[in-house]
Amino acid sequence: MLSRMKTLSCLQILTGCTNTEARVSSILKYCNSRCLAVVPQGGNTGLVGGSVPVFDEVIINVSSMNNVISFDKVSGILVCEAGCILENLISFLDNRGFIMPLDLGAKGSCQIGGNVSTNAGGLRLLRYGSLHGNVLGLEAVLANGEVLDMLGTLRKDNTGYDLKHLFIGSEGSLGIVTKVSILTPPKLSSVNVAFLACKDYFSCQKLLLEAKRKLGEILSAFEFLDEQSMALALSHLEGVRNPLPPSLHNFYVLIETTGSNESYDREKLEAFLLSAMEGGLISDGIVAQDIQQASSVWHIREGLPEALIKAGANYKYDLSLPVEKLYNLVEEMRTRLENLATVVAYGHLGDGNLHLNISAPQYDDAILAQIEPFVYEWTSKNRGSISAEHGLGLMKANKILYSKSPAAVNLMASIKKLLDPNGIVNPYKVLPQSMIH
Ligand code: FAD
Ligand code: 2HG
Ligand code: ZN
Repeated sequence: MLSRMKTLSCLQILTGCTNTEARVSSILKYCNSRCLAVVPQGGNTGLVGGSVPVFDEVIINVSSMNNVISFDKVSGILVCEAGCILENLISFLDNRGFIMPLDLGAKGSCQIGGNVSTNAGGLRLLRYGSLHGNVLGLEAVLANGEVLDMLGTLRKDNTGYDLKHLFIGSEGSLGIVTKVSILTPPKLSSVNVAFLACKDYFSCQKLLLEAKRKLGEILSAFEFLDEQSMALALSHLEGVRNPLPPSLHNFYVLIETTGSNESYDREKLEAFLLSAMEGGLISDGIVAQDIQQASSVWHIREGLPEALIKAGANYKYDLSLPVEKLYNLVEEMRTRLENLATVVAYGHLGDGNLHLNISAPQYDDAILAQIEPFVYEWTSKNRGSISAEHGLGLMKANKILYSKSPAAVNLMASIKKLLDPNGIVNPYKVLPQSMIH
């Protein structure tokens, strides 16, 4: 009876409101006053369990807040509500000659609020940088229902602490993001995609260095996958074929260039590819001849998370590591696991971000014991990050000390306590429970 009454009074509060952040505010006020926990949820595409309730938390999904509020064609600044789906924003901007500074395989479902809350990286970070740079402002609702208006649209604003950064990447643990202001780059007319084969990891590394030197300002993506990833894509993704003639390639690299001058860009790319071929860095390769070929090449890379799901059980690790050491971990993992599981490696090599996935027919404690804590210790010893772009969510909250000092985590816990004293917003996520006093 008690909980029914609570629900009713919440509904009464909601019907009195018209604007959406006020609705979110009312819900949070209500929940906070009764110590009811809430989980902010966007498109639910996160890979660490951040948007999923653990017990009986109330899910707050802002998907109906999906309006573009304004777009300034001169500055490229887009202001929108947090529930806008990334792909819809991409189309909105495309019609106006702009692009989003981020792109990821989950674009059809993920929301900009979720992207900001996870500080999503993705396929374009190499060129446009992280959301800490591109998000100019946001609006967030705190646990007590207070609406924090930080929805600036200025590129430069050094007035006091830049509080928006607390909400970028804090995975909904400090409040609910309701609006976002983001700087969007102009759409450039000339896009080229090359799909290349390398005989070893050392060649991939050298190719990256050469690409940065020789392609410079037009380089917009540098992704890699190993032969195990390619095998997985070929067996589990519909209609996928290897665009390179069948032969034993150990590694594949996808390079994208984006610029404003078709012939200049093409010439630059061809000169780079020729010198890479002559220097023995690449053993084969193609340059996509049209949009269809470019998107089918992208599909191989972007489809890998889906291929892994289809392949069975999957242990996922999203690591930042020094590029020169990154593949040593993969090889050591293969030695440890022998025939127990397939080790698959791909990722955003241009950003030093390895997606290490261990695929097996089913989950097995013997496999897990070979992977953890080894993978975290290895990453920590090499001064890497145990979460490059996916966040910590529920699954990795207890691993934060592998990448952050106790003093830093204690300060994070104090900030959490200050903004959410009752601990109602996304509990059990991001920080270890033992460190939240
Ligand atoms: P959700 O999954 O719903 O939530 C993620 C976290 O953000 C949760 O902790 C949730 O509580 C919080 N949250 C969501 N909305 C809000 C809000 N409005 N206010 C406050 N907190 C909120 N990630 C990358 O970084 N790079 C990639 O390349 C990439 N590729 C992917 C490819 C695939 C196929 C898939 C399935 C996932 C991929 N991801 C990638 C992970 C995921 O898509 C991103 O993290 C995405 O940004 C999550 O957005 P979402 O709206 O789905 O958020
Ligand atoms: C990607 O880059 C995503 O495709 C998912 O970040 C990575 O599946 C993964 O491990
Ligand atoms: Zn990724």
